[in-house]
Amino acid sequence: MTTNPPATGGPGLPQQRRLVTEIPGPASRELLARRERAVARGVSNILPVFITAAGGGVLVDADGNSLIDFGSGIAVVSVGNSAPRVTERVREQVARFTHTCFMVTPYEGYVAVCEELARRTPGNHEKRSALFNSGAEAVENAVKIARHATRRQAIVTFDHAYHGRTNLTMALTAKNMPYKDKFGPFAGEIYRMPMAYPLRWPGGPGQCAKEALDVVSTLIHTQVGEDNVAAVIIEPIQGEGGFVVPPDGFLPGLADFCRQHGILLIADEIQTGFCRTGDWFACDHEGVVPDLITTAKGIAGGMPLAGVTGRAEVMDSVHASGLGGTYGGNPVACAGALGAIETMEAEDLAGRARRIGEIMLPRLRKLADTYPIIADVRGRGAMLAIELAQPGSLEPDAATTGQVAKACHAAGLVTLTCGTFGNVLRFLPPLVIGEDLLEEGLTILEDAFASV
Ligand code: PLZ
Repeated sequence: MTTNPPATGGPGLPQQRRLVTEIPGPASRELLARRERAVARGVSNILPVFITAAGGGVLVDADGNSLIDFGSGIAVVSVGNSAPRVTERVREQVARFTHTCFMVTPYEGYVAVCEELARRTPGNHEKRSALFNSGAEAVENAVKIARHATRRQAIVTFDHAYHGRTNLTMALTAKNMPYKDKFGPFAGEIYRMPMAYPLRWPGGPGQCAKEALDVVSTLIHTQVGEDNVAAVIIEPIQGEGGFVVPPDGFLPGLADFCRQHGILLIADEIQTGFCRTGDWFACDHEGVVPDLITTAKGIAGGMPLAGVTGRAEVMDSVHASGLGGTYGGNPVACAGALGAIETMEAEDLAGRARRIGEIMLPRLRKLADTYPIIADVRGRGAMLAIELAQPGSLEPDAATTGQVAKACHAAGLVTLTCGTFGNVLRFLPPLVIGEDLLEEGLTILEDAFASV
């Protein structure tokens, strides 16, 4: 049925776009029909090509098409798919043992990942970490720890926030469709604040940082009470909500406010972390040191792993056995993380992310000069986006956004959308992508705009 799929992926795959059928092709369509009979409808696909191998900057599908990857599996395979140091360590670990449960009998890999987290995350204070399986689970645990440490209950979150799909994290997430609709009731003691969103701030981008800080501190004072707040949780650059980059000064101001009132600042760096934005963590950009930080996605090169890292006294306020889970910090996932972190260091992937930004931003800005429907070009490093709105207004244009994405897909470029209004095209290439592929992907995007 398939056209001899490559036996292995990784960076050795031909780094080229190559379309041999329409997208999706007949082999993928056949699999899709099977999928529809077996897989729940609630779990959807953005681009239904079935992948048989991937590596570097390409995804190869069941029909033998090779697509350019501007999604990295939603900011996960920053080191590239099947990165050699990841596969090597995973293979070695899987041959030794696959699971003991760290809570039963420990192993070194878990400790080594926590040591790396202490070393790489912002701040030189004494830190502790706990490992979990998914981003949502890390966020859940950060909230548990913050409440336990402060003996307070309220959690402050923001408009456009995304923190996951479990019950507590749905409550933290802002957007109703598709994440929350009819899935309530949601967890309590969650308070939502306006986000410092420069493009859409009523007083304009110049006033955004100061005014947003004023509004947030006033609302917390009047509606919640500072000393009821356990933690403020924020993505330093918002992901699913639209790659919203808060203006300089907002995050440091928020950190100051939290410190003044004994409120813990939780940075959700699940999407922004591990070199994606050109620093190890997005908080590094303005020297913000959160009390707790959640990580996942890029941490382990595609293996499911997540972490909560925080001040030792906060983390260790939790009684023995108060945190855990059967699979958290699984040895194979930890091996993957050690391989991924080693790759980021050895290949200077933070530098690669900055270089990707330097290549992409000028071309995206030029595109915005040509097409007035592009209201904003934003992001940092290899976490970039363009927001589409009706020219002359900020009326979100989700329809055109979807058409551009579809045109990219048809031409063999995997790209994603996001945003509260569904009107943001986002670009998250693997940090190891070759510059030729990056340029070719941008050309496809330009052609897509010309065609819609
Ligand atoms: N926090 C900042 O970006 C996951 C979700 C895709 P999990 N984002 C991709 C989808 O539609 O489900 C994410 C995130 C931030 C938390 C999470 C949740 O991480 O590993 O998906 O649970």
